[in-house]
Amino acid sequence: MRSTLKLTWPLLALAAALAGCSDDDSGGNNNSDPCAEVSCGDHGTCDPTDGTCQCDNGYAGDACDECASDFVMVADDCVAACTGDADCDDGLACNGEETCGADGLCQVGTAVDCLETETCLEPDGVCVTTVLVTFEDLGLGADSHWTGDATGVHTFVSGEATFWNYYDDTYGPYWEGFAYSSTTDTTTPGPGNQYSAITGVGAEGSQTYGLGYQGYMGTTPELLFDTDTGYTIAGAYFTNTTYTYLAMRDGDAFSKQFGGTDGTDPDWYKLSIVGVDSTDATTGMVELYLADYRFSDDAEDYLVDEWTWVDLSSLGDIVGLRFYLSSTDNDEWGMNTPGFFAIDNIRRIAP
Ligand SMILES: [Ca+2]
Ligand SMILES: [Ca+2]
Ligand SMILES: [Ca+2]
Repeated sequence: MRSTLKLTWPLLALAAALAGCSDDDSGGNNNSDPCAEVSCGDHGTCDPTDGTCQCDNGYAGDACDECASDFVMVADDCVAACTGDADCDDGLACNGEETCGADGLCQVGTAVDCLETETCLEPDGVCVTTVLVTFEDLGLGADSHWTGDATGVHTFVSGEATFWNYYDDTYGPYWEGFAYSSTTDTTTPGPGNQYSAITGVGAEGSQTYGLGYQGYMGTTPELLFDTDTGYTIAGAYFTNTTYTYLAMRDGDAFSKQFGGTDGTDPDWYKLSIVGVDSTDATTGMVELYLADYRFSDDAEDYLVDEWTWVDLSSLGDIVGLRFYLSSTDNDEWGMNTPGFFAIDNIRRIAP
């Protein structure tokens, strides 16, 4: 209570003083300020000598709410009207040629329409792509596969990329990391058919494709491009392998049927693609759901069964890629979904 009293008395005194002042000078203030009743909006200031609005450049009218001549209204702002197409050119070619309309407003151009696998390159606006990796140069015959030679870590090279492979035949052939294949079996379930893409063919009708496998030895599927400083990858094609596809669709001894018995479980199987730059730092990540049952409308749930182009340009200038697989189907030993994917036709953004 004491603190309230202390505050109250000075406030009352101030209010009384203000009231007295207002009584004495009422009317005098209004008459002496010609701007008191004037509003010049957001684009002008009132001149105190005569109460007129001085408008900002491009604005006009008593309240500065109109555009001056040679200016046009764009989203509540007055901008200089264009007089020719050159006034509208934003300097970028890929978004098309901007034009000056009869109303003095710039019209957006028609963007360059590149193929899905191509990227529009400034400053010329040309659609570019350079295929770096096809796996065809590995010389694999029809309906065959290569998963490693002797126990240990190996690499193989296709085009401008070096792929890591781990192989161990101590207890029969076992591999991780990357392999390559031309096998075509799209119907046989189980690990005996772990070398086939569900498409039965390489991307864009080719024979040979790459296989990635995140196995229990912990070898991350990884590849390194033939560049020291890095370049921008446009993207690559990915799809499921037959083994993984059928395991998710139908379930098997090791992994669950995606969606569960009634088809409503929100299961997913995801490939995460990470870019690595010349300092071995991660530049970003792009994700591809190779299976996604999270849709509330189960008719939208899907398993990828075609070669799917994935744009990787957002990873920036990179020297390599790392691949990680994850799933909703796990137990204490790790992921139950067979951790395979297929890859083909890696493209670089280059003229
Ligand atoms: Ca343009
Ligand atoms: Ca190929
Ligand atoms: Ca669903």
